[in-house]
Amino acid sequence: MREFRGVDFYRMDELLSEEERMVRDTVRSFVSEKVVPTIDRHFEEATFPMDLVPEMADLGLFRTTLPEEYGCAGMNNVAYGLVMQELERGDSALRSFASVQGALVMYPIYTFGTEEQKRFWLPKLASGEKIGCFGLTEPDHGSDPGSMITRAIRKKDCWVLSGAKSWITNGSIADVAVVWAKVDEEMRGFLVEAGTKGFAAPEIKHKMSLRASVTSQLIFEDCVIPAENLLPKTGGLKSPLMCLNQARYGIAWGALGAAMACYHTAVEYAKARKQFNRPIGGFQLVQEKLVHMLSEITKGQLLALQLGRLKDAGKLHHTQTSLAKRNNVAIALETARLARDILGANGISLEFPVIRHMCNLESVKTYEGTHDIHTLILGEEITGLSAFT
Ligand code: TGC
Ligand code: FAD
Repeated sequence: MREFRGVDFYRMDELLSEEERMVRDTVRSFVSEKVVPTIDRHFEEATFPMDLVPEMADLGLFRTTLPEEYGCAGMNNVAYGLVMQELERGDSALRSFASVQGALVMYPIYTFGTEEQKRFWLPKLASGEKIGCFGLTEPDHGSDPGSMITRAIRKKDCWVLSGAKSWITNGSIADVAVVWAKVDEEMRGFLVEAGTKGFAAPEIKHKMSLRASVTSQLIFEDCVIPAENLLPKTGGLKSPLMCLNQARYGIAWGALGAAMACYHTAVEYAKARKQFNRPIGGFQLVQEKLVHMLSEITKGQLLALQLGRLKDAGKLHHTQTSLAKRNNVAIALETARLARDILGANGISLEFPVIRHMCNLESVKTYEGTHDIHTLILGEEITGLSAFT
């Protein structure tokens, strides 16, 4: 198959700076050389490619937009988005890993933590020496995290956590968990280190999506953590939602990477596969599907780029992020399904990346706010009327 060169129908490259293109191309090469050749095996065996973490760290993929004084890269949001796009071209599991590390663990420590917490954790997380996870969702509280039942009670010089989290990316391999719990009625964030007595993180097995990602439960049974493990600037549901804005931003870009991989595979396949003595790419119905994919990817790219420019300018509202997450994941899933169709029976084989991306995108549609939750967030933005209350 022809080498992957991205999708650039509208000459989007010309809207990127040299540095942004360089970051994108570096990650693209890494994904082509190191991820693409092995990821189907990890998907099949349901293992996360841990051996890639040091190399991802060396490439600076966890050093994110946070300031250099904490060991981070201070990169702009468009460059960060392009990193997410390229990683997800490899597999949603790699983008998930990086999203959680940067947007859901480093961001809350940076935003809500003490200077001591920042100086201790951020350089270690940025260098990949430590891995983090983010525990918001509970078995009975997914779209409505405000109703969570996990509790933290203050004792003399410690906090005692009780409750459970579910569907937590990286849970079983994390050194530190950012855990959201209620103190009386107010939601607060805590740092819980792996190995703390009363804390367990069993892996969730039998997933048919994001198989190359570790997903876990977090269980807290009278789990005692030091008083200083509270993230002191957290207060209310708004705090975790601020973290979700960062991760949703990365997903809006990442989903395009998965869509591009499927589109590229479908085009190559349609040109090579012959039926009725001619390439199937010459049939009008197949062409219509390819045109639809290209149109939607191109529109998604324009959305993501302007989203990034707004974020870099400090003008981004979280409902704009909702629109991009909702749209780009939906078009990526649609692209994956169309590509699967074009590949016929080969479309269900892991010999091609399409079915893997298609299965992964079912999770991406659900996590970080389901498609319908983002519809309702936008519905409220338009009408001023909340569908939630
Ligand atoms: P609501 O009353 O609307 O809001 C509570 C307070 O928060 C403010 N707010 C936001 N602030 C910042 N960013 C946002 N996106 C915000 N959305 C709302 C709001 O103004 C209010 O502030 P204040 O000052 O008045 O207190 O809250 P609600 O209970 O009605 O629920 C709102 C809703 C449904 C939108 C929210 O709960 C939601 O987004 N639900 C979806 C849950 C979700 O996305 N979970 C994701 C879990 S993490 C994950 O999936 C990681 S996957 C990672 C990977 O592997 O890549
Ligand atoms: P529910 O909230 O039960 O929703 C079920 C259905 O009901 C959905 O279609 C939803 O749209 C619909 N629905 C719910 N409320 C409404 C409404 N008001 N109006 C209309 N329809 C509604 N969470 C974390 O905290 N950290 C993680 O790292 C993390 N990683 C994940 C990794 C994977 C692979 C997956 C699959 C999930 C992960 N999650 C994580 C959890 C994820 O955020 C939740 O699954 C998601 O928020 C949806 O919650 P739920 O699964 O409980 O579905």
